[in-house]
Amino acid sequence: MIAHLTHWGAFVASTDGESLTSVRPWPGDPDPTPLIDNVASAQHHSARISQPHVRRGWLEHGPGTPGRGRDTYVPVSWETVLDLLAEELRRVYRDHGPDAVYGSSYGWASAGRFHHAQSQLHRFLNTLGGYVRHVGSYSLGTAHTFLPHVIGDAIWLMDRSTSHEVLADQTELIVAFGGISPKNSVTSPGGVTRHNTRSWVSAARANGCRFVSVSPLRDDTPAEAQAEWLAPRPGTDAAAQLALAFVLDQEGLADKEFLDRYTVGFDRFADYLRGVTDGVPKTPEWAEPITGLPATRLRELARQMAASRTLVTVSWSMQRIQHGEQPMWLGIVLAAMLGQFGLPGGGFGFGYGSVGGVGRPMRSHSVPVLPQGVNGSEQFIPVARIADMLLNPGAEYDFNGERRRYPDIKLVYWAGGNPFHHHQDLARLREAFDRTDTVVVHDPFWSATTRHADIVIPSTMSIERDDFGAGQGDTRFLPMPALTAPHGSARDDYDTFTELAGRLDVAKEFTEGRTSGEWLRHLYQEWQDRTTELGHDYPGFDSFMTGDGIELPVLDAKQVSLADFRADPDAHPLRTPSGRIEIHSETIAGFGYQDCQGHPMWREPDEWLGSPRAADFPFHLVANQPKARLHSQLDIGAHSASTKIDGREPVRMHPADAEAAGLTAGSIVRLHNEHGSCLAGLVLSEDVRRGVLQLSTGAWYDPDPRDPSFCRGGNPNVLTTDRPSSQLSQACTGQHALVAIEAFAGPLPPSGVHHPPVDR
Ligand SMILES: Nc1nc2c(c(=O)[nH]1)N[C@H]1C(S)=C(S)[C@@H](COP(=O)(O)OP(=O)(O)OC[C@H]3O[C@@H](n4cnc5c(=O)[nH]c(N)nc54)[C@H](O)[C@@H]3O)O[C@H]1N2
Ligand SMILES: Nc1nc2c(c(=O)[nH]1)N[C@H]1C(S)=C(S)[C@@H](COP(=O)(O)OP(=O)(O)OC[C@H]3O[C@@H](n4cnc5c(=O)[nH]c(N)nc54)[C@H](O)[C@@H]3O)O[C@H]1N2
Ligand SMILES: [Mo]
Repeated sequence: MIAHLTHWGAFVASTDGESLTSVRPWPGDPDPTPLIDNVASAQHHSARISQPHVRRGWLEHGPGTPGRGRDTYVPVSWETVLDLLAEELRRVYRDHGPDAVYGSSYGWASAGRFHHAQSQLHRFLNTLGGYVRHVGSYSLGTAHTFLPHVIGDAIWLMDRSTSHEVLADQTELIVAFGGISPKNSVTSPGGVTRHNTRSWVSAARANGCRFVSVSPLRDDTPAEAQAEWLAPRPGTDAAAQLALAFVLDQEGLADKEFLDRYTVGFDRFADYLRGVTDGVPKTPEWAEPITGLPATRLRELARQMAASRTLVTVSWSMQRIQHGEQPMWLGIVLAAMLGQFGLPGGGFGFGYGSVGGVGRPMRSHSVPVLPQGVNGSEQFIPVARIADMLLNPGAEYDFNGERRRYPDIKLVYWAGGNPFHHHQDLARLREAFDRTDTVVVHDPFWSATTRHADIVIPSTMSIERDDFGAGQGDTRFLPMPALTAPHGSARDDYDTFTELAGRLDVAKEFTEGRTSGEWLRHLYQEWQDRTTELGHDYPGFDSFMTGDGIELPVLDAKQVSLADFRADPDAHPLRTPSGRIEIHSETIAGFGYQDCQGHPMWREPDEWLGSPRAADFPFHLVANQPKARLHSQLDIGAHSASTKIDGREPVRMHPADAEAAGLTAGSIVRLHNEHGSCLAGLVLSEDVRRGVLQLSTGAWYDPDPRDPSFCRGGNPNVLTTDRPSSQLSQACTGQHALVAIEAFAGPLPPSGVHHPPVDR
């Protein structure tokens, strides 16, 4: 039995050299996840890519030939594809330079530090002169840009989250906007070895902590929490938070000393809260018709929050919407008014439950990574502006106080990500992809993005190569020796880049003379030298690779967020312009944006049930992360496939809504709006708020051959809008869309994504 690490957990497997013959949870995992069952069943699926391919139109007519997503593919040899690709890279770098290459390659790829596909690609493109990069992420795009203005960098803040142990011990009330999701915390970038969400939540509950889960879905917080479920209309949390703040202010429950010493700008905000600036006091009675939450309950909750050791926590989903700054900002303001920042178990949390790492104490040292080199291009875009960039080269846009211009991209290069999974309004993304000369994709699978590529490079899966890895915030550093041979002629991304680098005369720069095996040994050795200096005694590389991993020490198991800031805000200022929590931000106010102003406020989004569009599209779709897989990864795997209805992604709906619409459980339905439509299998559940539909992301985009805006498999991104969170953040808002739903009458169309798009 050999251990292996995935983003969603570690497992041990038996193997016959070609396939995994059995997969079991890693013995150290107290609460393993069925997601590990997706791996073995996907490895040799017909949707795996077994050799390089080139899109027919591109092969026959050259770069710039449209037809991506509609053409078939021609299988070619490795020699042929590497020669073609090297020649095309030479042409583009020679004629257009690195500012014409979009190589940012957003995506999660696989666990394992050395073979991390995006790092490999970045290192390779840097040897050629560089590439247009992205800033931010789909996960945290709004937070990355916005939080530094008001409290500090998002990752910095989350690394310092109060530990689960302290919450379980000290917290009396957890008010969780967006819940503390047991389905999301099974994953973390790089992996989670010991799943602990249900256990720390149970411990807190046993200790008397009460949970209030504010969310359209009851199961966004584990059953163990026995949470009170408050289900606002999606997208209206800011109004509920304002009402809570109003009561704290009105009833003298706000901690004035804390506000004076640790924050700036409360007075400006208070004028808005009290209605001085706009004549509208943000009372619970004001919030009730917006949110659908009873005013009496909001008033009482505010009092309970003031009377308890209270954690206000906000999930990442809350900022993946239009005006996503506001609920994060108001979560911080509420916690500041309660005055419990830096106290054990109190204050503000961001992302508890969103990934498994939040709330794990910081490790005392990091794990090895591949150096990426230096990027010769200064160009970047906020990550979710990809379609805008490809459709509008040279156009101007706002971002975080700057007026920027989109570059003119000739070549798009992806390894380890799936934009036709992660981006919004996929029919528009297809148009955007058709504007470039060349699209290159490395992937183990015929993913939706591979099916929009010109040059298709088959990659190994992580089980097919030697590596090592540790998840963000996880304390187990595991060896990941190869479990099987590669599928077909698939190659490690590193080996593909090595071959290309040879053809482009940068072999020495890219490889530094090392094979992948030699890199692993080298990176480990460097790490061991560094940690030895710090006084640790870890095994040598060979014993590490045959052992069961290293337990990494943490700095402080009883970590408390911003305790140092509370102790001495002058000695430990926040990394904000004022060094304090900014309830009013002069910086943001100075940008002069309409859609994100100097202090938090309630702003009506375009996608919400209060919009006039709800007359035509009466359901609020929550397009959240999938429970049965990570994003689009291994959607064909056994566990993910077992959740489908007639091969379509499940959509959840309240039984009373279904009855009113004449829809029956287990039937195939069609969701639609102005952008597109998709099929899904109907699941009825009282865990869903009335007026809400939940269709998770990640079903493989399976466009109807005549209509790319119709997805036969149930990908919600044919329905979402490619609208930024704000001029400030320009982030992804894929979480929400207004839709209509109806029974699907026609014969079920076949799936188009389970077989290679190759001429037969
Ligand atoms: N509507 C809506 N859309 C969303 C979201 C939402 O909330 N709502 N959430 C967004 C978020 S937060 C995220 S992070 C994104 C996720 O978007 P992505 O990270 O792009 O999604 P993945 O499915 O993880 O894509 C990873 C790809 O890498 C491939 N891969 C795995 N290992 C390797 C490897 O070793 N080498 C190579 N070359 N390829 C490999 C996989 O097969 C897969 O195709 O989606 C976003 N999209
Ligand atoms: N199993 C699994 N786990 C994952 C992932 C995965 O693909 N699969 N992806 C990982 C990644 S990349 C990321 S970024 C994180 C994302 O972590 P999150 O962004 O926190 O995850 P989501 O599932 O998108 O959203 C969490 C919940 O927020 C609720 N919600 C949506 N809109 C609203 C609203 O307006 N108000 C309130 N109060 N609640 C709302 C939804 O009911 C949803 O279930 O998850 C990670 N974890
Ligand atoms: Mo994400």
